[in-house]
Amino acid sequence: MRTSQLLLPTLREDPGEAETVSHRLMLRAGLIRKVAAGIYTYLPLGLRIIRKVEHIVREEMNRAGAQELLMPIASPAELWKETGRWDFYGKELFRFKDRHERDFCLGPTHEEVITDLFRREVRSYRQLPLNFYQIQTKFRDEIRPRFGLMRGREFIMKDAYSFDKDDAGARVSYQKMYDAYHRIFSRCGLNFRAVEADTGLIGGTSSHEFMVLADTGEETIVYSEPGTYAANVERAEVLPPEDEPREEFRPLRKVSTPGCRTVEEVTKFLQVDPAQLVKTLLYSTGKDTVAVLLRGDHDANEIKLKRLLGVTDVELAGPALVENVTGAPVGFAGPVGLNVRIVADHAVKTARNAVVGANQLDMHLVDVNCPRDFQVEQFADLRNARAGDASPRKDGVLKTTKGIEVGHVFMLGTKYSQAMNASFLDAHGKECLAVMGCYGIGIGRTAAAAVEQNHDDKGIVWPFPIAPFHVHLISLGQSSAVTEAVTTVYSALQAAGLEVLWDDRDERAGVKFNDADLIGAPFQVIVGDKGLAEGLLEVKTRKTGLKTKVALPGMSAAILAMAESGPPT
Ligand code: 9G3
Repeated sequence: MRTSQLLLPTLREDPGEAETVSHRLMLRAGLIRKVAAGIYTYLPLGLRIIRKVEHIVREEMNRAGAQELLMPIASPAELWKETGRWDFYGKELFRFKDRHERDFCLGPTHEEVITDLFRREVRSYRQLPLNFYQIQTKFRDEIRPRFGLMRGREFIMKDAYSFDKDDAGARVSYQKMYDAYHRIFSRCGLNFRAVEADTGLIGGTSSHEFMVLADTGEETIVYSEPGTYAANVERAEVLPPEDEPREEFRPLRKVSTPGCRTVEEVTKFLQVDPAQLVKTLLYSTGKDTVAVLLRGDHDANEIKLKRLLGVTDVELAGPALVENVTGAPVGFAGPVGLNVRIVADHAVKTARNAVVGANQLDMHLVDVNCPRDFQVEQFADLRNARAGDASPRKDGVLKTTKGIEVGHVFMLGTKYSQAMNASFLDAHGKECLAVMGCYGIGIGRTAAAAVEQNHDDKGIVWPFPIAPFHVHLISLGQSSAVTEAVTTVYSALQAAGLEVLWDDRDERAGVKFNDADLIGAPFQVIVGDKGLAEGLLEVKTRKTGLKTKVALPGMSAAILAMAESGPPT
């Protein structure tokens, strides 16, 4: 492809709207343009990347035995009412009416539609297992669409749904998808990790997220070293502390802590370690208020709290509720004499002579001990894991890293088949509910994550398998020698199976070099009068910046060899 025949509007300046590397570089490299908040056009070069990711996904889904179909963007409300999700989701579910005043939504995901298809078309256990997938545009009316393709309102997703006759079968289907996802992200040339994840709102029993590792990632991952445990930090279990406290109980005292509300302020003022403080967080569950005790240096995990309390929502109490429950403003809550249910993180059990709020303005209590001074209804794992914690599998110590979620596999069980009565007849003619799994990959997000992971200060450094072009061919000047050579090179590279973007514009060398670095093809081939005088071309590897001189004959083979020997990581 010649740049003169391509809409490739590169930008020299950083667009103000872009907050993340991938958003900024995808705009600057002329891959995408915003149409409305969270809604983008894929320009020709951007679409090539999307298509490459899709192609890898298709091949691996087909290899894993899934069959492709395509469901509609418009979804009738009736199906969503059957599962209760029409009412469960708020404005994120984009609703509209047709000319007959019938309710629809733009499909944010397709569990309902596929389950409806299954119950209409599948009768017998002999037809199982089944796995259907599609690559389709979804719409979720996010409040804060951000970061370009990373969190758009309209986005391309590969979604797959498996149906099995029993749990054992469902586990096999799940494992097949798990393995397929490993192959997909490996083939995309990405550095990734599968981690245990929470099933969240979708329900179901087991799930893994596939995370592209990048410092700029929004998710925190914990993993054991030297072990094999890996989990989303929200999900990671924390073992109760093993060591018993040795200190003697000291008598409780009340101390003045003027204006000190935060853990940092209080511990600095009292000259104690944050681990010596027990903080009291008040949560309302919708039914009641619960006090949650955590060590000062630990973070609450609301997912774990919800699970413990058996509620779907917890909300940190506002100033009015805090004052009502403790009799003091925010910042001075403590467990001593508190008249609500108290639950505590395991680490609080071994805290000795702790600092807590006194439920009184500008006052704290010191040398507080459980159960002498307050009682706890239940101890549980209620905090986020952090680096240095023991692995819950006892296979080393946890480390943390950042990642971007690009894929998610869920074991669903019968949640949807039950709600929609999606059953089949088993060998004895008995009606049974299908056991389901669902599996998603964000296509655009995978491309964006690839950029977050593979870039430098000059631009994108595409992994070879998903690069929009393999070679950026740059001709310098318009001499007849250059024109002749570049035409030959262009054909030779293409004949070798390489995809070539030929910058045939009448532009300065510097402009062409900058654009090539920005767009990020793995190789650049430079044809100029100087080299040609010696019969040589220059090949630059984008990732390393290394330049080598090669003779025209054999150049394609040289590039292919470099692509094979050094796959970008
Ligand atoms: C909705 C809206 C937003 C949603 C959902 C439904 C997330 C919803 C979870 C999933 C799970 C799986 C199939 C592929 C794999 C992932 N946000 N989820 O169900 F109505 Cl507005 O989408 N779906």
